[in-house]
Amino acid sequence: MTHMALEMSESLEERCNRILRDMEGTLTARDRVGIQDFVLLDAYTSESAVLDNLRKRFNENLIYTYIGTLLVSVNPYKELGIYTKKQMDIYMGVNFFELPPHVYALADNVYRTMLTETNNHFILISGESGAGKTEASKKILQFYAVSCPSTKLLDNVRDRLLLSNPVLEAFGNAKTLKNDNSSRFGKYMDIQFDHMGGAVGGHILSYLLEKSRVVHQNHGERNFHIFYQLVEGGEEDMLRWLGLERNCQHYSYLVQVGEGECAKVSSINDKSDWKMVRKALSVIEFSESNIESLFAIIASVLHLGNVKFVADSQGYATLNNSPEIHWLSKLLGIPAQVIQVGLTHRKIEARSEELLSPFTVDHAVYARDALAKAIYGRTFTWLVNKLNESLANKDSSRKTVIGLLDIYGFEVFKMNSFEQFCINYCNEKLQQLFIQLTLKSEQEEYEMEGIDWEPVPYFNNKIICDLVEEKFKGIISVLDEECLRPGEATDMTFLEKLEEKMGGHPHFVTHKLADQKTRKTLERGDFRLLHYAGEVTYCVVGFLDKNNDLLYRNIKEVMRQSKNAIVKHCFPTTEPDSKKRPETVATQFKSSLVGLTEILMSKEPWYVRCMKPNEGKQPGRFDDVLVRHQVKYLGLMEHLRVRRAGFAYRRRYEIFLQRYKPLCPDTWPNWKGTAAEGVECLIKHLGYKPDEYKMGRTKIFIRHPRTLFATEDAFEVCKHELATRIQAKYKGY
Ligand code: AD9
Ligand code: MG
Repeated sequence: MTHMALEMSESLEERCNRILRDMEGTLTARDRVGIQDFVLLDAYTSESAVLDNLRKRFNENLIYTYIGTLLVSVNPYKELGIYTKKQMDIYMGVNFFELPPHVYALADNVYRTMLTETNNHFILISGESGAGKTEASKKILQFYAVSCPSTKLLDNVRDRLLLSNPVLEAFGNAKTLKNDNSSRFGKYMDIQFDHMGGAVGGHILSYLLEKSRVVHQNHGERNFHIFYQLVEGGEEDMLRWLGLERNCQHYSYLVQVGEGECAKVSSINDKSDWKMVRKALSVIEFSESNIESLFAIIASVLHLGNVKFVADSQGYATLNNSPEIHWLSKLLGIPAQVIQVGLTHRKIEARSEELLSPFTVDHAVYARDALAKAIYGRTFTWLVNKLNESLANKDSSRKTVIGLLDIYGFEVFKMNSFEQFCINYCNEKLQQLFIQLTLKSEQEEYEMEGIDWEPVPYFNNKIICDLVEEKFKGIISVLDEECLRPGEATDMTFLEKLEEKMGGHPHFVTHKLADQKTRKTLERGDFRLLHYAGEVTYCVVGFLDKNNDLLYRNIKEVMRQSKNAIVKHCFPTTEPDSKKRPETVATQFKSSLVGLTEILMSKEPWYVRCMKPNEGKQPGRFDDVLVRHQVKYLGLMEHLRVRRAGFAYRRRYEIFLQRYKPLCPDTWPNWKGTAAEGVECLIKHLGYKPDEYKMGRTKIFIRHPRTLFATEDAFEVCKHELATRIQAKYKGY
């Protein structure tokens, strides 16, 4: 329901009853539950005051707090019962500060702004791994699915939008040490709305899936959920057909001795998740043959992981009657002999002749893993495309969109590799975008409304983005250069080149470059980046390999023979041959992030900043040091200062008038003139001093929160009076 509709349909009595209900929780609770908008905090420059407020609220299970229109969320690690249909209804069509902060309030505001201004928006959800980004994005999507006007036709779209989530999570999320359901790919999803506000379609962009997880997981982590779901939950017939045993321990990609070893996770129910995924796939209209091909691939990856090579008398890799080859042949529809040769040889060119050169065992294992990663990675891309087909809106009329960005969060493990490097670089880019957009939009707003503005100093992480991505000079460039010298370059020569080029950079250090004290904390094969969110030490081992992501040409040719429809699609005959170097992984990722930035820059931004209360995934524990660190690096203090620097609050005239008009006899119950004139009249009545506010073109700007506080307090008193009057009126009934 839009605000207008609310206004028209609500009688005075209803309004007062609603106000009475509202008041119960809000009247004197400020001390106990803290302040719901940091902008209103008196000691707004003090980090400790911000922290105190967050803690107070967290202890009362109030996980949301605003900074103006930015939503801060602290992961409660428990169900709070605040995401019911009833809650959604309450938040529909209500102004920000009329109700306690909620992700629904943000979702609703974005939606209504989109409808009234007919423009595009996006919600950037950020925070470190496990902070609650994916959960927040799901809540927002659910809110739209439930609250947008619907028709039979749209119900269909709505179900697909909702069900795309469990499918993508099954294939793209995994248990890590930080999060039992960690996103291992980046996701940007556009939800398209027609002019009536109905959700009519969607589109998903995915970013760099962590493919290496298919073949290797760190101790205490898992492979992608789908593997365990299939083995644990797959129907008997299906498993038989796929040649799988119902035992995760049997598959070396799922439980590597001494490594992953973590098939069961208490917070995850693979069996019921499997059912959900199966249901979702049918609703999204995957055909039975698509579903068969898809799981034939998942099973093939498991079989591939169990393929063992034996060295022959010359040390070359051989396969002895391996049952896995039989299953691979059946499931992929490729003759066993062809697979066998493909896994143990590679094609080389000698004088315009092509020869097969046998692999050593190590080399064969490497090629096998590369194949498993390629098959899985390409299938994931296929899956996203397929979801997009199903979400596509066929109608070409003008639509507006709300984009949801939910990307893997900043992460630091004991051992960090190429994957963390990419993930953390991505988070730097998003932080950069946040900085540009918050300052930019602030500046533009003051300019547009004709109001002076004073800039606030802040840490600009552009220096770190440049360090990573600058052409010819950045880390990615150096890495690519080394990848161009096969046979000569190694991970260590890469590190040496970095030392040569980056030496002296304030955000880069290695064992060799470090002072004595820091040197003790670094190994010779490490480099450390001082990210905006903290230090991360990366081990260079594997960087070249992972960046090259090579798949031998002949194994691609083998895959092209497949009768499995998805594999056929993923290894097209038209694919450019490896004679021409494909772009490296880091460079592709860099370009995709440039593309993402462009998409976002053309839309209106909204932010959800997620925080982790403790490292133990525990409810009820608020670790001051950890939260303070996040407050710092998320730039919350700067954002708060920016919001407060000029004018703490701004409101569109219509909205301001609508809320406070009961405070002035001239504006209550109805004001006949323009909203701006109404506000002028209202604030004169309230006694605002000239230096306390400015009238912009479309909005009133209020300098100090205390002015707004006083107005709010007057409003509370007025609500009381109104309520008492109404109670008195109805007493006799
Ligand atoms: V990562 O960067 O993908 O590794 P996220 O996405 O930030 O990370 P996620 O949303 O997956 O974290 O949240 C982690 C876990 O915290 C969830 O699985 C829930 O168990 C828990 N969580 C997060 N948000 C909420 C919430 N609003 N209410 C209850 C929550 N539990
Ligand atoms: Mg996530």
